[in-house]
Amino acid sequence: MKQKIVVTREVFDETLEYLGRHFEVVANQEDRRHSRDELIALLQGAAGAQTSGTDRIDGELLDRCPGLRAVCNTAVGYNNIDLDACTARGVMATNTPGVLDDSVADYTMGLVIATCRRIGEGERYLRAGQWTGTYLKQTLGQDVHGATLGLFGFGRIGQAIAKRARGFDMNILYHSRSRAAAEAERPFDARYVSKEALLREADIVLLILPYTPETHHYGCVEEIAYRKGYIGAKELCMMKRSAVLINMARGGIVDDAALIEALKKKTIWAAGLDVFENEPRLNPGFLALENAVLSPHIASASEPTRKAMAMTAAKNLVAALTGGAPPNLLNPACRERARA
Ligand code: 8YV
Repeated sequence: MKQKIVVTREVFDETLEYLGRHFEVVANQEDRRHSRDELIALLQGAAGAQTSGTDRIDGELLDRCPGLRAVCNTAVGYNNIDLDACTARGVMATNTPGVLDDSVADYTMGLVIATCRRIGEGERYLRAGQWTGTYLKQTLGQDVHGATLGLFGFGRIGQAIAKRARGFDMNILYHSRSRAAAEAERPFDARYVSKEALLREADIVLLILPYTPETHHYGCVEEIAYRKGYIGAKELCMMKRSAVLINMARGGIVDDAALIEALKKKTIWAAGLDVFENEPRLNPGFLALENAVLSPHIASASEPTRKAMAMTAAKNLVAALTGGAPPNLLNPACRERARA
């Protein structure tokens, strides 16, 4: 008899077709957002779940779903999964590293340019019929080429961004918990600096904390709580008045209320944000700000990349439940406690 698995949100037909060859699949192609109790009810009797980054998987849920042996996230980040709770209960957890790096880096460059050169603002002005002529001081922005880019995080995605930034003749600074190897820095002439130096020197401060297997603890629930306000009022004050802040990592790393204040008072010049605290219910203070470029967490959303993410998660699930080694296992220690 095939094992039952649950795919918590809509995926591509090809993903379902692949999973169907191995499992009895409970899908959600109408893409309903299940309440927690609905999700738990759905997971009864399931051996595995292909989850989305918005499903909270914690100890309580795992205790109420004793059959669950694998949780495979359709995202590289996994702050929605309590990894320690999974490990303690012998539940395998996986993510989707690698397949989204270039798409996220492409989108990041778009957001950087849109923020520095006020693309959204210009379009709103044009659509509102306000464009009556061209004049010298119209919609003046900050230059992207030649700017100093400060990356918080220098993992795979950070390096993919640095590669593109070099094409714009940018100088690259970075800060992460430990310095990267010289071979990783060299192609971009990237300079490792303290958090304070980065905030003071960068024209573009860009958050892309690493979500590599080596640094996966960045993404766990506790670490995110610890990092809440990593960029708060104090840090924003250290930035240049002409600087922009770009957040491609996770909401909660930036104190959004403090950011709104800084943008209102123009103590920093602008922000480009793909992620927010409490998304999708972002702080409404952002909506009135012309100097905030707002994006609904879609940096990875190209069709080929989202297909690759869904298939990567599905392959992890098949490997996990058929005795193979899931390629992106986040918690190898769970094996010692594996559920029967
Ligand atoms: C996803 C992301 O779009 O992979 C991640 O960690 O943040 C994005 O690629 C998002 O998590 C949707 O599930």
